[in-house]
Amino acid sequence: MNTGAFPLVARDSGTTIVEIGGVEIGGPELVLIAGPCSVESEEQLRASARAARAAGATILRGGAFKPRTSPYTFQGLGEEGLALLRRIGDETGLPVVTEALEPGQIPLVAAYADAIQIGSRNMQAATLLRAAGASGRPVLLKRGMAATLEEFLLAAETIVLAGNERVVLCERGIRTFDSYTRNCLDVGGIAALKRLGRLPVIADPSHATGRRELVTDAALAAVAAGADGLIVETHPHPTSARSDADQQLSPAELTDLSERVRRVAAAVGRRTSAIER
Ligand SMILES: [Mn+2]
Repeated sequence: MNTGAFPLVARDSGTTIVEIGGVEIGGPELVLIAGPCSVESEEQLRASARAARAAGATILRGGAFKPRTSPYTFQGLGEEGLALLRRIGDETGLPVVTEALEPGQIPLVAAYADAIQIGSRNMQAATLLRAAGASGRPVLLKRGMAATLEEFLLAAETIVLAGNERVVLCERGIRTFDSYTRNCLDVGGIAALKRLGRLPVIADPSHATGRRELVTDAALAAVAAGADGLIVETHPHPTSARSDADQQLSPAELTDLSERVRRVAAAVGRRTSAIER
């Protein structure tokens, strides 16, 4: 690969540590981001956030604008969801990351959230990338489900070129011929992104596997491969979740994930003091 195609994010140009609401991603410490797939209600979000915090997560995730595969499924609470994220994030002391679907939503999302997520379906939406770049907020960029590593890095380059160096890459599984897992976690891709690029890389084992019973094992593989963090879906009652019910972890399962991740992280020389909390 010609890394000269993305000079601003290539490894040659150094190492970037991205700070989200006081939490550093890409430094010596492994970061756990957790929360529900979608914000459904104040009670559901509060229970998710408390479970995340208890398991050692230091950033809260949750969808307010949902890019669903079907237009007939739950589309999210919109601005009401953003306001809940801000309130519960402040209440639990967790900075918040949530997705913006279109350029016009960026100012609204930036007003409520500590970081803006660009989802897999929008990884190559250039106007959205540039708007996120101009937002002044850190950006969590998810890999497109059929994007090559080079296309992924070029999308990140687009954000940095728009004036925002604070980009975190997220490997969330790619589409392959197998349909047993929702996607295929590209573990080799995580290691490659760390070598090719200067940006922090995290993994999303929830969307990569789509199956609750596989999420923790996939998380362990990602950490062993050099991921700087994990973003994991958790819900107080996963089976009744309004989106991604098959892959969200219960609070107890999230705690188990965190404990097992801590041991693998130690084995590969990563600090997890936040996760040990
Ligand atoms: Mn989800």
